[in-house]
Amino acid sequence: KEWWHGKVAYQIYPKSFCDSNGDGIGDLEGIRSKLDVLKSLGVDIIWLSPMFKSPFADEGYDISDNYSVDPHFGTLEDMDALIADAKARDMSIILDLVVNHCSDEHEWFKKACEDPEGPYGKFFYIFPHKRGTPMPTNWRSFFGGSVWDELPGRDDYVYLHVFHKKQPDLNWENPQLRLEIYKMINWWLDRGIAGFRLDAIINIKKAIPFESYPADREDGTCSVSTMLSHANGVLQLLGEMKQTAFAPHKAFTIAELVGNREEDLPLFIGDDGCFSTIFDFAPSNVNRTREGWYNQKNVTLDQYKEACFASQCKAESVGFMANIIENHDQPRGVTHYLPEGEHSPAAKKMLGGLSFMLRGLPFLYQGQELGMENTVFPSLDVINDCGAQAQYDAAIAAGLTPDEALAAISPMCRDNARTPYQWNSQTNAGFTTGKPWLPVNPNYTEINYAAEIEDPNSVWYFYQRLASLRHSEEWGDTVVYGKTEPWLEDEHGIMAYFRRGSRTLLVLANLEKTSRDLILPSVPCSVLMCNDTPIELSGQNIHLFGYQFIVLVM
Ligand code: TEU
Ligand code: CA
Repeated sequence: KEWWHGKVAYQIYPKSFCDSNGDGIGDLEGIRSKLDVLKSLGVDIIWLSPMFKSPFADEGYDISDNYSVDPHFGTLEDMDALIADAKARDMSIILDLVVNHCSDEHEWFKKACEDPEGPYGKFFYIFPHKRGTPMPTNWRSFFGGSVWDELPGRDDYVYLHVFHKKQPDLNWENPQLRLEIYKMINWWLDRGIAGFRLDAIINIKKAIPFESYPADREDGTCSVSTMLSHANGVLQLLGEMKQTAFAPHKAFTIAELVGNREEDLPLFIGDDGCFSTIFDFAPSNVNRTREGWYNQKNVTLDQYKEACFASQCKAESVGFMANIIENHDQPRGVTHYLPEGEHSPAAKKMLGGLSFMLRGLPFLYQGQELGMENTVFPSLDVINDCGAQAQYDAAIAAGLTPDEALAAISPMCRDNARTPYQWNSQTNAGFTTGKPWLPVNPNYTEINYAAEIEDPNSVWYFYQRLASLRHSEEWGDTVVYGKTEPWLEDEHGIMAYFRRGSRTLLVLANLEKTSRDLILPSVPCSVLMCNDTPIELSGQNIHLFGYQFIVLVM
């Protein structure tokens, strides 16, 4: 048992949470002013997406100085104050560790450009190259285009970037680089943070020597993820990182692993695994295609159920995964998983309840507790997500008209989750007194914190009850450690599972809008939670309204 197992975690996207000084950008003081709100929701662990110095080509995931806070967000003193204030409320702060790459404005990269053959050149993957000749490989970056670009200001070298061209990849084969990273991790841990969320961490290991792979698009390129899937030896690097940096501080680590091999799970999150936990992206990955966002099919709640159960089964004897319905890279969960037109508070609570009651660490993303939804994009120009243009181009290349292409990529666009937090129904949803850096979702007049805090039946209070169940003396142990056992697994339109611990709970949901009658496996003792419509128990029979969610004590 670990200190964090029974906790509730919450992701903050600093740019969009709360703006304290009217410049339209959320900041650390804004976050600090809302700690009591988060505490009252039941949050224990807060993950801050990057707040380090950055040119914001990829919204802070391009760090130009890991030892400082970006002036848009505040100062190191503000960070210290935030850490202290969180601690005083018995909350922990974890930061984003972005070490697969840095910004092209980081001093290491600037020095590498001046002297590609020098010590800092070896911090990156830099190769001599003659302009006009083919690039070293045919890999396509995650944000579109080649992973290779000329070193800024030169025509005789190219460098590798698996993400944006302003995010040069760091060379983890170089021990000097690794020492610099460990030093930085220790520096932050010494400042009092509880740990890190590890960004794109599996990408730090490349398949060496570099070679081209068979094209997966007509333009002759191949997704760089193919190269990453051929890499071996990431565990050695991660083991070293754990021993040198995390273990001595007993730091909590949660990894973003994309494309890991299933058989490696024990090595990642087993008893001696390299991380405390990893996100379960199985539900998020349903129906994802190599062609891109435009080709993404709707995800049904039956598919959601199937993905959750598969992960529960995998993790059960190995460790703890972290469950999410969304994050800053994903569409809003309620829009993504609930059928179109079915976004009632009751249905949103159902989805939240199903995810929250699974075995694992629940990670909320800011606004999820309000039931925030995807936004609308009137045109491509208003989209800020640096990956969107390439997705749009792929849609056009596949023959869609501009209007069709915009409509097709909109549901997956990362800006959906990045619109400002909806605090109230006043101008700019109360997020800022200035001009918000990203437009507010027009539905803020309906969906906002101020309205929900006045309404005991709101989505917000439902999440608060879920959190308190996890913290409760009576139920906590079962909710946290109970075994997950699917019930009626093959039944279309029903998601149900037992949590068997010192008590037995049955989590039960009707995934459709028409009501359902079921016969329970035994007579339940009582209803522990319910979304809205009160439920009458009558022996083993149960009548579920559309999108009803209940937790029964068996
Ligand atoms: O994302 C890593 C990642 O694997 C991405 O390919 C992710 O699947 C994609 O962004 C979804 O469109 C992390 C961060 O979460 C993301 O915000 C960053 O852009 C990325 O790393 C680069 O740092
Ligand atoms: Ca601000």
